[in-house]
Amino acid sequence: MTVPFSKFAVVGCAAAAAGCGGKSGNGPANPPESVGTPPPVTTPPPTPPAGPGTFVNMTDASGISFTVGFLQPLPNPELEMILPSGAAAGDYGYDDDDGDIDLLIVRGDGGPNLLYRNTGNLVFEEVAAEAGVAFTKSAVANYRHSSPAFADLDGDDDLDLLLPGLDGDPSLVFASNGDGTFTESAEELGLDDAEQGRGIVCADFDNDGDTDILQLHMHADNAATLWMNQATNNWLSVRLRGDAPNTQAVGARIVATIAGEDYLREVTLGSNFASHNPTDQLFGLGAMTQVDTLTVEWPDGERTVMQALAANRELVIDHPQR
Ligand SMILES: [Ca+2]
Ligand SMILES: [Ca+2]
Ligand SMILES: [Ca+2]
Ligand SMILES: [Ca+2]
Repeated sequence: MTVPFSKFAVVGCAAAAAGCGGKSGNGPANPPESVGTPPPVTTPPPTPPAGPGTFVNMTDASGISFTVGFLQPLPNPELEMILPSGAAAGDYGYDDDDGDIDLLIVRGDGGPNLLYRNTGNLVFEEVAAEAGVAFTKSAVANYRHSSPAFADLDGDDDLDLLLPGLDGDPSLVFASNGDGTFTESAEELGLDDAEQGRGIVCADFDNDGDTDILQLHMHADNAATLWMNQATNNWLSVRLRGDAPNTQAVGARIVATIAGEDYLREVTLGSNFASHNPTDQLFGLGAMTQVDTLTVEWPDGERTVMQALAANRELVIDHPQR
């Protein structure tokens, strides 16, 4: 189901360059296509060694392995390893939001986007075609996008996906249908940009409860576009104040329960390619007027639980020991 979207509006460009915020003028969209599926993981992943500062390579065991031989071959197989153009992490939901952080990887010209659904226990399943995001509008190449970001663009609390285009190909916006699938909606949202996208910041710049977008470009005459969201949804903004030195509570998980559904936001830094979103977390509530329960899981294991929070305000929550 496609939800009714509010239009975005361009309010700022570094220069009035042709094509800034305009229609793409590109060729017709290509339908989603199937991508290769990695072999099922039949052995349990290894147990990481104990102790801080130690790592173990989980790539193959996790199912996130997409280099040569996984997708259709390229003339120069080495290209497939150097073309990935960014990844986005977020709990996009699958039937329902399951509390596991999923991954979207764009691969430049190396093949379709990859959506890795986190099945738990560090095992991922590639589901881009089923979810509707193995998709391109490119008229000049296969898949030309960069700097993907998860953000709730239409204020219904489900995370949507924004993929800026490269080399004149239009941006893609995958609006969540709330059931683990997406509908490409760039034109409906007014976000059918056709710039040389590099870097995205998704933030509520004017503090009116909707997510605006700063998109950076690799163009000397048009360095950035600021897209202001015209949505009218209810919302709740949450700012965490952690113990020093982690005063922004990086690593905290915030779960908002709204009408029986759980929505997860994880506080991160460096969320997007060459840029990042603020640590404040914005929950779009659609027409709902309250968050029934808000649960904060702090990085040190402490929990804060709040009930019956009225919409349309910014909450500042301190760590229990602060
Ligand atoms: Ca998930
Ligand atoms: Ca959404
Ligand atoms: Ca806003
Ligand atoms: Ca707005």
